Amino acid sequence: MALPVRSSAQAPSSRLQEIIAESERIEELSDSEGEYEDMGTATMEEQANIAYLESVKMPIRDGLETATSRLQDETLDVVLPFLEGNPHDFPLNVYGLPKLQRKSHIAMLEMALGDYPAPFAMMDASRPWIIYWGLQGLSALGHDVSKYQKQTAHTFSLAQHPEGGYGGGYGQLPHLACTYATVLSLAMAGGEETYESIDRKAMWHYLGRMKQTDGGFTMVAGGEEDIRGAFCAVVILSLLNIPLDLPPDAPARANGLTTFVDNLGDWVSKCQSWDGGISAAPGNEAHGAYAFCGLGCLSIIGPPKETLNKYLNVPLLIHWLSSRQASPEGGYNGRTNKLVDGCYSHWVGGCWSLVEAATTPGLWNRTALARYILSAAQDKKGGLRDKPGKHSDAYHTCYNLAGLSHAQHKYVYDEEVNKGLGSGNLGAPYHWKTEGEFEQDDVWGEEDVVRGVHPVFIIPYRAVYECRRYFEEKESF
Ligand code: FPP
Ligand code: K
Ligand code: ZN
Repeated sequence: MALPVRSSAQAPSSRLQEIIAESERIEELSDSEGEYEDMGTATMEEQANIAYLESVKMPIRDGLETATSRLQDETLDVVLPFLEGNPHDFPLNVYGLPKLQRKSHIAMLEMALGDYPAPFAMMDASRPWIIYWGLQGLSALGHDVSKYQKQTAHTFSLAQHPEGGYGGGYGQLPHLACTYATVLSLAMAGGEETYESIDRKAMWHYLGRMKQTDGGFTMVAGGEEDIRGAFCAVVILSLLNIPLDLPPDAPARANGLTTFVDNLGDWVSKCQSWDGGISAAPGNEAHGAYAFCGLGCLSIIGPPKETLNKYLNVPLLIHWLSSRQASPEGGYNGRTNKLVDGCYSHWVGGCWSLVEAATTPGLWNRTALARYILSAAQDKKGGLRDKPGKHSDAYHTCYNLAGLSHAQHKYVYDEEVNKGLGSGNLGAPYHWKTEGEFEQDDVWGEEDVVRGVHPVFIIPYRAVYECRRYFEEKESF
């Protein structure tokens, strides 16, 4: 139970020192009385939370003070009060942690799906993302999104480019990120009319133009080739059950490629960096968001147990992913020496669901993540956020909730699931299921549990399976 000894040169923030002093006081109390009976004015919840903070490892530090170390100290100053107490005065669950504020998060996301004032015109290219984050966030909260079905189909029918793919809105050039968010949103909206609004043949040609000879995909014609492209492309190909053969007009055909998956696994493999993480493109710095894209791509081109082990150094990846979990904050950062941020609850937290399917469960600290999300990432005004002091937004709401779902549910890859589905192209991701809730206590109560999400597509299972089934049953384009 003893805390690591540190010299004054290694002193953490004053807030942390207070916490350490407090936890040493508790330790003395518990040594003398065997119980946390006499804690002065501390409530039961505070006692439990302080005991938790005392039990986690304190950050590893060296004596060098830099802009980075100062920012990290400032971050602890803003986060720790939320782990220790309840500055927003949220109602608490049985474990003394803020309950999931379902109602206010739903209200916030419904606002995000509504109209915007004129200055938001600059967000126009992100429209498909906003719709995706809103619909997925609401679904995770158990909210019925069927009332958005017609609107969603209509909005995207205008954003579809005549030569395939989707832009941010009418008249915009197609972009692979917009197209990805569109296809996920349309799958969530569901229904024959919605599915039929997608010009799959034009999409086939569009994706053919993005495919590169080295195996990857560009995000946009003549634009950057990165791992988002590799992931987005296979998500679309798989969900819409588009043929794996490259269209005759695909430029990569001139260099001998014949299918969308040619050289793809090897290209993703080259994105694994020296430290075990995954980067946007070969040679770049590893980042959690790109790690999820890489793992998602590999989990679509085959069963994760096969593809992750074939194309990645998995032990090194696990080391890198583990190093992303901040302590004592409990949430994740996106890259080495950077700050905890609620959106990485998914980008990194979600990597675990895929990695554990390829290796073994139990590799990460789920409860510490859930603790960060419930205690520090919920905004008083509704929605979830990067960290205390930041405003909530649909992006952080969606991905904090997805992260909570990765912490709470056991995601299992099992070929026996949906045997009748996914027998054709890129069919691996149709064999996932959620096998009960993760067995643990001390952090979330029953009312704090979010819905399971499909761990590769990050939309509800039903949306994934119905969409793929619809396009498997179609004879041709
Ligand atoms: C760094 O931002 C963030 C990135 C370099 C990548 C972000 C990409 C995504 C979140 C999603 C990509 C996925 C798809 C499917 C398109 P930063 O420097 O502001 O943040 P940091 O300090 O936390 O690294
Ligand atoms: K960030
Ligand atoms: Zn973020």
